[in-house]
Amino acid sequence: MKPTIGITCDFDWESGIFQLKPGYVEGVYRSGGVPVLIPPLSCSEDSDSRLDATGEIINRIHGLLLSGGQDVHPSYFGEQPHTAIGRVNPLRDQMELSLCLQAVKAGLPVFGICRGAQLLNIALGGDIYQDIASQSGEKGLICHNQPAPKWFGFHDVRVREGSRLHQILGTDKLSVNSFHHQAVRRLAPVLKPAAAAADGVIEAVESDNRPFLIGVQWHPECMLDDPYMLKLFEAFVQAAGDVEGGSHGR
Ligand SMILES: [Mn+2]
Repeated sequence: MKPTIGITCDFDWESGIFQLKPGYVEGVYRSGGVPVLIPPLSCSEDSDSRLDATGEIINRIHGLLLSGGQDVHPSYFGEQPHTAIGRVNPLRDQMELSLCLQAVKAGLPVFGICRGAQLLNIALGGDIYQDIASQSGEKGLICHNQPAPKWFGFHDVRVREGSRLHQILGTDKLSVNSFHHQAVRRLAPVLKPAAAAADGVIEAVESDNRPFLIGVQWHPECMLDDPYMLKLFEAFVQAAGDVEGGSHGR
């Protein structure tokens, strides 16, 4: 069987609609995975039943894709909201942090994109800049919110030699799109930096003792015609295929 990839999606509380941009589904599908959307389940009075649902979902998938979206509430890394914080979605935060932890515990491949990369770092004990421009103290910041089409590689990143990311991509330098005002600050103990922009902003994180645990700050799902971006999805789906095939003990 082909591996099933659970993709987290957004809930727009104003319109009451679950939503996801199609590139995430397309990237998984093009890489031979079976994409299924995971909605953020609403908070119930009985929080145990919600956590059970999360566990049931984890039991049914072979890989978890954490999609992009709003800012994670800073209470999850012990801070109050900064004045420059963007929209926050409490339903997504709770559900995705729980899914992420359980997926890692179960040894599933996890691929975090943009918010997903930040959430991965927070879930595992790291933190983020709530707003790079006002918090990083970096004078030579480059533009991370591109005034250009989403598919356009806007700034370069350096891929760390010896990293899993480097192994997958086979390149030191990558041109990526950029739509973020937050970024990983203190790395979670199990994560290492895998790529950085010229200003030092961490653009990718990974764990090297896991089948596939990678977060990227850019949006590869908007650049699927770029062979490097498709390679990322392919490596993720392949790792999920190993789980499906039973070589990771499931
Ligand atoms: Mn960037």
